[in-house]
Amino acid sequence: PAWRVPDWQEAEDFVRLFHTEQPEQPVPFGTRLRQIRESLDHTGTYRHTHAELEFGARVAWRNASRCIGRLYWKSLRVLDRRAALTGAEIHGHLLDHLRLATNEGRIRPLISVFAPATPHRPAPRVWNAQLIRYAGYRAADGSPVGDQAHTAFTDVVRRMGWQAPGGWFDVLPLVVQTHGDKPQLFDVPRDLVLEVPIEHPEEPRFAALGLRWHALPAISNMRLSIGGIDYPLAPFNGWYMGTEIGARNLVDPDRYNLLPVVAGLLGLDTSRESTLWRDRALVELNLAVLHSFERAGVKISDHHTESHRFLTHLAREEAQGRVVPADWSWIVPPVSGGLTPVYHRYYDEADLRPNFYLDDEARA
Ligand code: HEM
Ligand code: NRG
Repeated sequence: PAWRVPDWQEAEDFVRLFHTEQPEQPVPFGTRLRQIRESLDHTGTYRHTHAELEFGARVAWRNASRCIGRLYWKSLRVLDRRAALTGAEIHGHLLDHLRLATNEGRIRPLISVFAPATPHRPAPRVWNAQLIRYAGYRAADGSPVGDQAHTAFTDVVRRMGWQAPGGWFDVLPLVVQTHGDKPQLFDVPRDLVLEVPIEHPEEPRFAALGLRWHALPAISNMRLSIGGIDYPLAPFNGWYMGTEIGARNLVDPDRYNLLPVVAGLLGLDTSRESTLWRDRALVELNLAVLHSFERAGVKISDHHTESHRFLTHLAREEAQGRVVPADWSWIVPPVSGGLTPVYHRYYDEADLRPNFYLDDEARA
């Protein structure tokens, strides 16, 4: 988005929240408010302290109403990357993010916060929706190859010079855009992309499908909004919930569309819907994803466990006197919804700040 003057009310609300929840601050609330007011009047913006940035990022996660994984919001690690301005510097920090977050499979929730939008300089961006994504293509005969959600982005980076391997799981390059420069392409080194080959615990032929997924979900197209300041580049990650891969990425008709393939392998009767071949294939695929990540020593969780954690989070937050904004349609897992306790209730739908927002500028 174009730069907008930070809203004084939002700045004040944020700093009050910070001082209410973390009262032991070296600079008292009133003094800090006057500093911010003065900075806004003179420069049109203000700078968060490191403590404010860390708190703001954690609370943005706490307020992410679509996220079931919020129990651990206080342990989010926050890397302050506001000083990085060139494409090469930013690229280096993005690779460090991958390395630190992946942690050889013991995934750590992490956010890297890059420079905010200011009146003097637009913020850096990356065009990728996530740091790790697979390319999507159409074969010569029109049949789909790879992740069909990313065919448009794949075309964009090809036109920028990316040499596409044309495979099913090609990691897309990063496109970094900094002020005054044209967008720069960077490859993601193979050794920073931990991946898990998918196999089934009881069906040895499953592995021959050649399915795999990356260990790290790292969203890079959401704007972090704290106290009226926008951080358009603030990639964050936790770990995967198995259904994201086993019920959506590998299954949606406009992604990998693999249910017919899995059903074929399992010898299911696909002649009628009422054989429930889709449901049976779906459960086996989700089992295979969880089994494979666990065997590979890569952190993942199942939807039953995450649902219980989320209710623990709700109870804890309510005990602190806070509302937990939640969006039922995102919180309820895409398999066995009614088996999970998150299904059987309603939620507060408040839009609280700090938060993460999706702008429509990312390409994939
Ligand atoms: C969405 C799980 C960590 C922020 C989601 C979704 C799941 C999930 C299942 C729904 C995704 C979908 O349906 O596509 C988890 C788990 C985590 C975790 C298991 C493990 C720690 C985090 C962290 C942040 C975060 C660290 C930010 C600091 C969000 C946001 C969304 C989301 C903003 C909404 C994304 C959108 O609108 O597309 N999370 N999450 N999550 N999560 Fe989390
Ligand atoms: N469904 C997406 C990722 C969305 C966010 N999920 C997380 N976030 N687990 C996918 O790639 O399948 N996180 O920060 O851990």
